[in-house]
Amino acid sequence: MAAIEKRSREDWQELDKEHHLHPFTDHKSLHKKRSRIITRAEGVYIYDADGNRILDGMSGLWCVNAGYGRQELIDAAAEQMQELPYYNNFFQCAHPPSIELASILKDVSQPQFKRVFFAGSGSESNDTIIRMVRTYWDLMGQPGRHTIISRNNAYHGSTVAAASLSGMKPMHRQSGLPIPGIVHVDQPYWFGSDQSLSPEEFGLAAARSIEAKIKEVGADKVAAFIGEPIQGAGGVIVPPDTYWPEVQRICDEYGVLLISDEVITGFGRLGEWFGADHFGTRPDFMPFAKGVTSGYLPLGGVFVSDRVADVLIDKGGEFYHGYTYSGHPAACAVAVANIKLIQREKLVDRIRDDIGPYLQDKWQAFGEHPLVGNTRMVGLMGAFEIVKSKEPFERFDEKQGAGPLFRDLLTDAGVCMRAVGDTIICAPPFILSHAEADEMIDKAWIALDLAQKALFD
Ligand code: PXG
Repeated sequence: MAAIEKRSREDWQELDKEHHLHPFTDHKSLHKKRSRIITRAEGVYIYDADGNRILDGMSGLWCVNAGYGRQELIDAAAEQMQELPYYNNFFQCAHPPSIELASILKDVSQPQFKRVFFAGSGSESNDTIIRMVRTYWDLMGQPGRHTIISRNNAYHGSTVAAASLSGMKPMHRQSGLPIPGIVHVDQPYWFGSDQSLSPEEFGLAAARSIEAKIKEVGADKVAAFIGEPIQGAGGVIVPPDTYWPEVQRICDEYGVLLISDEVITGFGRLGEWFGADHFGTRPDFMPFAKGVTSGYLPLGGVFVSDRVADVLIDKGGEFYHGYTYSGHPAACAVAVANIKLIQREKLVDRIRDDIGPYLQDKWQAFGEHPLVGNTRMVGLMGAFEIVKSKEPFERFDEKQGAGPLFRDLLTDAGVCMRAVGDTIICAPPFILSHAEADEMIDKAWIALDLAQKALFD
């Protein structure tokens, strides 16, 4: 018997309104219009309770990279649940799925990574890193090195510690964050700057703000720097090419640990296995989640470099940290199946050589639309910004809601993208065909024209 009842859309909406508190949601405004109820999905399409088919240009929430309905991922979960649905990795135990996954992850990551610590989400992974980073410096005889540098508008998760690493002011305001020992510098957002510098100069300057912060805090107090290779939730902020090499130089010079948050960029999104591979950095930690299982089951984790892991193992004694679901067997089995699927279907190469360039070309052409001020896309991770006027440059007043208006028109046309203010972001599944890419682009052009009419007529 199916666990979930069959109900009408209206019944689902009513129950949802009465009993369900949603993440990142203004409930008062949601209750006025009710939730869209998504009931099933196949390939790159999701279906709502009214039977509307919507092309999922966000891969769920940046995670369903292999697409929906992949039988081998479903089978991996079901078979593992029959064999061993749960056991922990505490108390000197382990099980085949967590061990197999840990060893496979080594094969797809940079050579400094031989070991992995599992968590249940990206937020938990970043909490883990804060504990490991500080423990590492204590063990190295530098207990003063506890400060972590992050960036404004970064997103590293929603737990108290991960929200503190995040650089989102409204999140911080709501609960007295950040916790002590976390400081922020500016993001490398050239289009959002006064553009007095070239992108290359701006990238260097943004990286050097980290160096300035290290000097301000004191090099003997800075433990680590954390950054998303491309900021995702903040609006797909693609740094100038000069940025990451300079960040690496600074981290090397001051001995600061480098954390590359790969929760969105990991497992192929940029046409390389990890964002660090794309930008040429050599991080000490890489948190991951989302795409490791293509979102089929929750799983997160942290790649820990030998520099850190060797010290934790040799000198650390017990590390007092772990989660009930660290290395959940079913989630790990799905992750193993998912990584094998990505390898067998050569999806990372496909993004780099085929669908990536195909979509990027068409995406760039949005820049010709009068409403679009800037376009950017790396691999299958892109954004464009809706502006009121290009010459002279002017943005819409936030109250006009130009971004959400476009997003709603696009959803009505049958394509899902996300609006971060007036920045429209897109991260479709890796299996997106050329025809599906065309459908997404054609519908976005139509929605842009409709948005322009609505905003100016
Ligand atoms: N790091 C990064 C870079 C993320 O994007 C997390 C950590 C936290 O992962 P968990 O699994 O704890 O959610 C994320 C999550 C959005 C959106 O609106 C993005 C995320 C989560 C929810 C919404 O784009 N990213």
